[in-house]
Amino acid sequence: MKTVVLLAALAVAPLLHAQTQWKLATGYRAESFHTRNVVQFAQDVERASAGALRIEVHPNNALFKLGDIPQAVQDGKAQAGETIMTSLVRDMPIAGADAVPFVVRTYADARRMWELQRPLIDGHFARKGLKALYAVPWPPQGLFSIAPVRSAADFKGTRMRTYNPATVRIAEMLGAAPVDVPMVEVNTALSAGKLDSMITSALTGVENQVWGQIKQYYGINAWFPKNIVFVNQQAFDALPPPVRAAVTQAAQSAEARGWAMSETIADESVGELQRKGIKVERAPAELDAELKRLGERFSREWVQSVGNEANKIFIPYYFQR
Ligand code: PCA
Repeated sequence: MKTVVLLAALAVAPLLHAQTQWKLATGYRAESFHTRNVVQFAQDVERASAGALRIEVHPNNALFKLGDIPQAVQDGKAQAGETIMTSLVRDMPIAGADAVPFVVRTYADARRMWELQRPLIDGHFARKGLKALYAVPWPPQGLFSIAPVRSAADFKGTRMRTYNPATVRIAEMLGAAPVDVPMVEVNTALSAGKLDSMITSALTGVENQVWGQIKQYYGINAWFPKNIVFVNQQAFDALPPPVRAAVTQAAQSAEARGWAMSETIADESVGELQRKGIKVERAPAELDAELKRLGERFSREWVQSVGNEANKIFIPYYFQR
């Protein structure tokens, strides 16, 4: 009996030895659909690689804060990570293409935008020693407010929650004070009376149970920001070729699955806000026109500041349908 056990242990020893463990850090909650998708991705990789690569997912800013994750992965402190692409704009202005208001209005548009954006993102990532695996959009960004708003003037002197440089610029354009609040702390900030409005997805409103304070949701579909999942290139290159193939393939499936999840959750979340007593409406005409003008100004500023790479996306995006 002893011999049998010993022989069995010897047989699996090489496999155990070959096992690689990766840490994947994300700033979003374990229950969020992005995180559930990442966990499924990790399981797919483990299965397809017959256990040769195990990816441990660390949600909720626990390992590194959302904004610090790219640097941590670059430095090899975690092998993989997820962040919101628009948080990368300081080093990579083109990562902000998906937060330019009123350019992408549907999931089909978001898909075209990602196809144009991806080669540029891949190039920037490569220069940092990172490799993009896949990206998945958040549901469209709507406007939440603690009170009805009729025009842009209603935002003057109020406090608007922000989560990236684009939302900060929008708050400024509206004359509101930007208040940076991580997604996982929105409920606390609202309950403490620190916010009057915010632009984010209906889903983020649901996950933060904003109905205690928020009375209005305007479905303005302002943009579709994407989360991006990436790895340290060296960690990837260190994998045996079949394991690398397993990662790439699982990433492709995760992207397809994530986009479908996002679209389903978008509608469900708006319904849930309504059931919880939030008034779901279109933006009033005056506000709508003002927001469109604001979006045009934002786009002009953005294209001017980003330069050539912005044209590489926007020219085909608008002219080669
Ligand atoms: N939720 C995240 C980013 C975009 C979204 O819909 C947030 O509010 O921080």
